[in-house]
Amino acid sequence: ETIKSGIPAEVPAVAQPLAGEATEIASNIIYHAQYSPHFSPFKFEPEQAFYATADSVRDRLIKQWNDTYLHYHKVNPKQTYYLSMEYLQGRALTNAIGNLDIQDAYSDALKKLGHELEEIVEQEKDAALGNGGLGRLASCFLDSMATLNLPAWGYGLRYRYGLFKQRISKGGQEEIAEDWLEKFSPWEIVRHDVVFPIRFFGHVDVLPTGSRKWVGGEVIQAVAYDVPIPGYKTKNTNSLRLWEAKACAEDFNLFQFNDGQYESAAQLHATAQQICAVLYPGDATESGKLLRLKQQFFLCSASLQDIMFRFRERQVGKGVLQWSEFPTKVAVQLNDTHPTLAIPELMRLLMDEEGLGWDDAWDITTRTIAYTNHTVLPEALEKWSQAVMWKLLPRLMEIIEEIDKRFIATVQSTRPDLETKLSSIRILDHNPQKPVVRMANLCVVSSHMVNGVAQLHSDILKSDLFADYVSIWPTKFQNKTNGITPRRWLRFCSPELSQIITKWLKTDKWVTNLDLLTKLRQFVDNEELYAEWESAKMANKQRLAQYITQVTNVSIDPNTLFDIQVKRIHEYKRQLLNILGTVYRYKKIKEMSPEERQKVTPRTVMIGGKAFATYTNAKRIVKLVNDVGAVVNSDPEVNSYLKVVFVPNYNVSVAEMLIPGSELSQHISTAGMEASGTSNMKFALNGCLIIGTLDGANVEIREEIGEENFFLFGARAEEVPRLRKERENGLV
Ligand code: GPQ
Repeated sequence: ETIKSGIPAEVPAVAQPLAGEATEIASNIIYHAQYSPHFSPFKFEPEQAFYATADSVRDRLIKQWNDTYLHYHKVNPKQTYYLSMEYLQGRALTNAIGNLDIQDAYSDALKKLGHELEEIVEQEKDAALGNGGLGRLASCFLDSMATLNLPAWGYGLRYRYGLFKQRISKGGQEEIAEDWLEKFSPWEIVRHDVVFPIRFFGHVDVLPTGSRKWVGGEVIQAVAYDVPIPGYKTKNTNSLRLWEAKACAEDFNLFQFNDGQYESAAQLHATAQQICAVLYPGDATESGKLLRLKQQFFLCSASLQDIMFRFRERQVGKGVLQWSEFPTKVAVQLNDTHPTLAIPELMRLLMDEEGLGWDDAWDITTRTIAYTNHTVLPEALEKWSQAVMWKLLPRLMEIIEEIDKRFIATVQSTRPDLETKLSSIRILDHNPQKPVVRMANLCVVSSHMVNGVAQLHSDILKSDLFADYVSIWPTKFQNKTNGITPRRWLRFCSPELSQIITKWLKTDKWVTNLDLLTKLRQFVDNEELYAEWESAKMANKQRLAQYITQVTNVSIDPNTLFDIQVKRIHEYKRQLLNILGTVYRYKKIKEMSPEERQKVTPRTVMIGGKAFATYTNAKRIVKLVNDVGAVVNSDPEVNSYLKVVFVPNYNVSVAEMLIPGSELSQHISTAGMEASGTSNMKFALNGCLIIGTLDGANVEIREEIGEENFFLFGARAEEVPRLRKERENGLV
C-alpha cells in the first residue's frame, strides 16, 4: 500500500515478475527500503538503495554468522583471536556479495529496481579504523582466515572518527574529521548482551588471604559491536568484535542534574565517550598519552574478559573448569605492541579473579600469547611512562614489575654472560630522566612466539633488535611474511583481469590459491592473451584517469605510462626521492629538442598518501608534490610527455581504483626500514611492474616474479650503515 501511494514511479511494485533469485532479492531490498527505520520509505535514490541493499545482504550474513557461532560452540576447536588497535576495512558491500557468491543476482535485482550495482556500492563510506599497512593487514587476515574456514575473530575498537579525510589546499594537507558513522553502518550488530566493566585508576587492596584486588577508580562499560566477516564461497562467517565505551545509568547523577550542574552530572559519560572518539589521538600532550593508554587497556581488558567468558561457556558440562586447558583452546595474537597490556591483564584476571597462583598464570599466559613485530625504527617502539601506568593501571604495573624482576633473576642465574646486557633487555627502563616500560621487551619476554613480517625484517630482528633474546630463546623467533587477500585485491577490484585469468586457466580456483597463477606461464607467447590483458588494463586505466581528472581537475591521458607511488607519507619511504627524480625528468624533457621528445614515453606520475597530522616534514613533501605538479602540468612544452598529480585522500577504495590501473609502482624505501610493505604485493598481483629497493617483502616478490621483471636499485640493507657514516663524515 505504501508503495502504491507514496514511492516515486521508478520503484517498481514488488509484484512484477522477476527472474528466480533476483526476484527474491529485489523483494527483500524493497522490504528493507520500506520497513528499516533509517529513511523515509518514499524515496529510493542511490543512498536509500545502498542501505536497503546492505540490509538485505546483512540478513544473509547474520544467518551464516549465527550458524558459525553455534557450530564452533559445539565443536569447541582452538580459536584464534587477533588483537589490533587498527582495522582498515574499507567498503564491505562488494566484498560481502562477492564472498557470498551472489553478485549477479544482486546486480540483476538492482537493475530491475532501476539502479546499477556499480553505482550503489559507491554510496558506502570506507570504514577507516586504521592508519595504513598494519591496519589493512589485519583486515586482509580476517578475510583470509574466514575463507580458510578457521575459527578466528578480530578484536578492535569502534572509533567514532576513523582516519581523517585529507583535503589538499594551497598550503598542502588539511585534515578533516571523517564521520563514517554519520548515518550508521549497516554491517554492525550492537550486542547489548555482551558488556564488560573496565577499570581505570583506583588502587590495589591486599585481602586477608594475601591475594590482591584492584578497586576504586572509574569503571566504564565496554559494549560489543559485531561485524560479520564472511569467507569466500564458504558458510564460515567470523566476527570482528569492536568495543564501544559507555557509562552506566547509575553513573548519571540525577541530583546534580536537577540542580543545574549538567556537566558534572554526566562526567563519567563524557569520559567514556572520549575513549573511542578517535583513532590515534595526538599524543604530544600528557592527556593525549593517557587517553591512548586508556584505549589500549580498554581493548585488551574487554577482549580478554570476553575470550575467558567464551572459554568457560564452551567448557560447561565438561567437568571441572581447567584453566590449564586455556592455551589449547585459545591463541591470542598481538598486532604489534599496541595490545601488549593483554599480557599483564590476562595474568591479573587469572590470579585475582580466578584465584590461580603466579606460576600457573604465567604458564597459561605465555602459552596463549604471541607477538608480531612490524617495525625496527626506534622512534616507533612503544615506551610508556611508568608514572602514568602506575596512576592509570596500578595492578597491571605491579604485575609488570614482577615479570621484570623474575626475568632478571632467571637471566642472572642461567646466563651470567648477559649481565652487561641486562639493562637493555629487561622490561623496565629506570633511567632517571623518564622511567618507562618497554612494551616490545615485555612482549618478547611473555610470548611463546615472536615473528617479523618479511624474511629480511625477521632476519634483522634476530641479528639486531632482539639479538640478545635469541641467545636466550633460540627457537622463539620466526618469520611470517605478510600477505593480502586476493579477493579484494584482484577478484573484486579488477573483474576484467579476473575474467581473463579464469578463462585461460579454465578455473577460478586461483581466487583461493594464487600458486595456480604460475600456470599462466605456458601462455607466455600467446598474442591473444596479450591483447585481452592489454584491453583489461586499458579499461582500468580509463576508469582511473576519469577518477583522477574528477578529483584533481588535471586531464589525464590513459595512453601514458601510469607510474604510481601510494602509501603513508614518511621520510623512510622516500616519496621525496621520487618527486626529485620527477623534477629531474621534467628538466631533461625541457632541454630536449622536439625530435628527442618524440622518443620519450609519455608518463603520468601519481603520488598519494596521508601525512600524520603533526609530522611536519611529511606534510612538506605533500605540498612539494602538489607544487611540482602545478608547474609541470601547466607547462605546454612538457605536459604531453609528463604530468604529475597528487592523488588526494588515499584510502582503501581509492587503492582499489589505482592498483588495477597501474603499470609501474614505486617501493623505494631505504633498505632495512620497511618491515614488509603490502601494497607491493597488490600491484604485482595486478600485473604491474615494480621499481624497488631490496627492502621488506620486495626481496621475496622479486624472487617470485623473476629478476627480469623487477627494476632494482639502491643500496642493500647491510651497506646502509657504512654509506650513512661516510656521508655524515663528508667522505662522499
Ligand atoms: N606498520 Cl609499527 C604500520 O602500518 N603501522 C605501524 O605502526 C607499524 C608498522 C606497517 C609497516 O610499516 C609495513 O612495512 C608493514 O607491511 C605493515 O605494517 C604490516 O606488517
